[in-house]
Amino acid sequence: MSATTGRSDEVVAGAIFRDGRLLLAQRVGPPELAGLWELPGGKAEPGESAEAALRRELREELGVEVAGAQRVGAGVPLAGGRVLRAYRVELVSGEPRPLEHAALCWVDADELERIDLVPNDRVWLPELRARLRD
Ligand code: 9L3
Ligand code: MG
Repeated sequence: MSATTGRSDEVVAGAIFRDGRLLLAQRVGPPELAGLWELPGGKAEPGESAEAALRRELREELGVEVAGAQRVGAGVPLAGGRVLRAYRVELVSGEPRPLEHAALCWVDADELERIDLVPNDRVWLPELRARLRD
């Protein structure tokens, strides 16, 4: 993909907060990431905005409708030239279910410190923790 196609090189990850807790999802694969926890999301399609990618991915993975896309923390370069970015999104409707993950959980600030996050997502810990301690 050329450098000018921009956002289609993005992997989006959604941070959903509710009642002082953050939603995390447990990956089923690839083997090196299976069992680790992440902000749910995935690859944007060509020409798709981050907000639209978040709506689609979180509908597919959690069965919920979300809105908004407020950047959280730094972008993380991935192998293959993609960039992983986290966004805060608002839960509009539905109760999250693990449609493509092993499990879901809602963590508070202390639990977030102790849970085994995928290595990439650890860069957002300061911002996520700050938001949970607000
Ligand atoms: N990834 C890392 N942290 C995340 C997400 C949603 C994704 N919070 C990485 C894992 C994969 C790649 O991005 O290498 C694509 O994600 P997916 O389509 O496998 O969810
Ligand atoms: Mg995914």
